[in-house]
Amino acid sequence: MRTYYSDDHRLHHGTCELIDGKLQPCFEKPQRADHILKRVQDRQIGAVLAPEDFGLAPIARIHSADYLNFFQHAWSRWQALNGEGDLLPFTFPARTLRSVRPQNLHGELGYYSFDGGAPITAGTWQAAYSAAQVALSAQAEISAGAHSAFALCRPPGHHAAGDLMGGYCFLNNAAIAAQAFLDQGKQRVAILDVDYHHGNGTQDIFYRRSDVLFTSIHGDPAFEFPFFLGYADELGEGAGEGFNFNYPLPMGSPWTVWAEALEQACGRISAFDAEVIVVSLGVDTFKDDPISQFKLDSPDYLAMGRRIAALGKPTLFVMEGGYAVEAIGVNAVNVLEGFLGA
Ligand code: SP5
Ligand code: ZN
Repeated sequence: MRTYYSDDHRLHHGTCELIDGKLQPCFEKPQRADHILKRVQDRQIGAVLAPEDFGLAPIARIHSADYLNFFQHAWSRWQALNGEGDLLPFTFPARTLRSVRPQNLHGELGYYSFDGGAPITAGTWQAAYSAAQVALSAQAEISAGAHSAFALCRPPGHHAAGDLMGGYCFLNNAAIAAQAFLDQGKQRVAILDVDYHHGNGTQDIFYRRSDVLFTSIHGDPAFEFPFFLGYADELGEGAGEGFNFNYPLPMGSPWTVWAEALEQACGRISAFDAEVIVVSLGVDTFKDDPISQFKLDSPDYLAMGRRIAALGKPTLFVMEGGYAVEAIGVNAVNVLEGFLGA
C-alpha cells in the first residue's frame, strides 16, 4: 500500500487549544505525523509519495467559497490587526443568537467555528490545503485501480463541515476524497469513521444524500466531545434518510464492545453495496490516549484492519486523530498491516 504525505503539515503548529475549561498545549501536533511516517517506513508497507496538486476545485465541492476565502485570509487579517500568537475564536452563534455573518475578524471566526480547539497559525491554510491534496492524491491512486492507499493527512478533517472548523479540523479530507470518487463516476461511497470522536463534519456534509453512506463508531456524545452531534437516532434526512448510522459507545469500552459495533457498521456498508470505502482512521481509541476513554490495545488495530479488508472493496485510509504520540505510528500502521493480511 502506498502512502501519500507532505512535509507541509509542519506549517500548522498551534501553541494552545481551549479544552476542558482551560487553555492547554495543543494535543494535535507535528510529531504525530512524524511517528506515523517513521512506522510506515520501518515496516516497509510501500512507497511514500508526495501529493499532486489538484487545486481548489475539488475542495470547493465540499466547502463553501466564503468559508474557503475566510480561512485562506484569516491569518493575514490577524497580522494586519497586529495580532500576537495563534488566532482562536471566542464568540459563537449559539441558541437565541442569529447566524448572521459579521464583518469583524473575530465575529467571522466565531461564525465559522464550533469550538476553541482549532487555532489558526501562519501556515495553517497551507498545511490544511496540502492535507487535502494528500487525500486527493491517494484517492486518485484508487481511482486508477489500486486496491488501497493511505493518506497521511495532518491536520485532520472529520470535524470540519462545509463552512465550519473545530476539533483540530479545517478542511474535511475524507469528505473531499469521497466527493472526488463520485465526481469521477462512482455512485456509492461508504465512509467508516473509526476515530474516537464522532465525525460531525462528515455526517453533516452528507446527511441529506444517499450517494454517501456515513457510519461512525465513537464515544457517546452525551459524555464526550463533540457533544452536540453523533447520537444513534441521527439516521439522515430527506433523500439521505437511512444512509447515516452512529454507534455511540460507553466510556471505557474495550475492543470486544468496539468490535461488535464494527460488525454492525460493516453490515450496513455491505447492504449499501459500496463501490469504495473511505476510512476516517483515528487511533485515539487507544487505551493510553490522553484525551479519550476507550481501551483498545495495539494488536486490536490489526484485527480492525482485517475486518475492514473482509468487506472486499477498494479502501482509502485517511488519517484523523490519535494523541498517544509514541504509539500512534504502531496503531495506525497496524490497521494498514491488518488490512494487507498481517
Ligand atoms: C480529530 C480529533 O480527534 N479531534 C478531537 C478534538 C477533541 N477536542 C476536545 C476533547 C475533549 C477531551 N476531554 C477529555 C476529558 C478527559 N479527562
Ligand atoms: Zn478524535
